Order: sequence, then structure tokens, then C-alpha cells
Amino acid sequence: MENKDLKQLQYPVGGYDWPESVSEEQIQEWLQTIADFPAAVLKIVKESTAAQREWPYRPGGWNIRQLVHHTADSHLNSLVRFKWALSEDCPTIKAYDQNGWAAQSDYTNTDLTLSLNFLVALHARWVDLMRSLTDEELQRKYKHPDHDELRTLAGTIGGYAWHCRHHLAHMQLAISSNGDYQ
Ligand code: NI
Repeated sequence: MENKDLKQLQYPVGGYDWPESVSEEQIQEWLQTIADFPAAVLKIVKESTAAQREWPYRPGGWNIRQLVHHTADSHLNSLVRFKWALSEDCPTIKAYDQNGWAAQSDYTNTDLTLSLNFLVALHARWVDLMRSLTDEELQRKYKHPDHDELRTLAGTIGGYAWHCRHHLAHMQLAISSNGDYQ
């Protein structure tokens, strides 16, 4: 597979550019994407077979089962980062090794239904919190240890709306791959 084709599979909705400023309308649109994510994932899981959920979305990529567990873990970390940024003055958040997390046994052994239920509850709480933020709170910042620039919560909401679209597109690619990348 050519590099540009691999990149197209890896970044089906493109990347995320951190915005200079964010409108209220944009925040609402992003929050809707995040709020809709668990139902969209549930639909994909419900409409796929157990065999299809083992199909990677690209050569060497994650399959649907791994993507569900990954988004649950990633968004759990995000909720914690929001809580930190809202309760401490520009905290340095903790990064995590997403491939290391994916290599643990729960990604293979834990019933997918548990992570789906977890995503539903997690997103309900997370979106509830994000929807409640004042303009001032949306401008609160934190430091990601791997990046020099401080990040705002407003821009972070966009980052996670992108993350939802990014991995939903992967799940759709996995189904349409017909298992070609196994
Ligand atoms: Ni991800």
C-alpha cells in the first residue's frame, strides 16, 4: 500500500488544527458531535457481526473492538483533564501510552457491552460538564507534557469532537474493508 493511501486510511477526516479563537456556535456544534458519539458507535456495533468487529481499518490498525475500548479510555482521560483544568491553576496533565493501554488484556477480554455502556454514561457526564462551562471557564488552560503551547478547554472540546469523527470513520472503514487488512 502506498504511503498516501495509508495516510488517507489513518486520517480519514484529516487532522485537527488548534483554533486561535472559538465561537459559541462552534462549541455547540462540537458538543453535539461528542453527545451523539455513543449512539453512533452502538449502531455500528449492533449492525456488525463479531467477525467484522475483528477487522482492522488499515494494515496494522485497530479493529472496531479495540477502537471502542480506546475511545472509552481516551475520553475517560479527557474528563479527568477537564476536572483538573477546572479545579487547578493551569495544571500539567498526565499523558498516557495509548498503545500500551490497548495491549492490556481488557481490550481482548472485556465484554464490549461494558465499554459501550461506559461510553454512554461517560459521555452523558462529560457533555453535561462541558455544556455548563462559562466563557471564562472555556478559556481555562492546561499544559500537555508533549506540547509546548498551553491548551484551552474550548479548543480541547474541538479536539475531542474531531477524535469522535476520526474514530467513527475508522469503524466505517473497517466494515467497508471486508476484512482485507487482517
Ligand atoms: Ni484516538
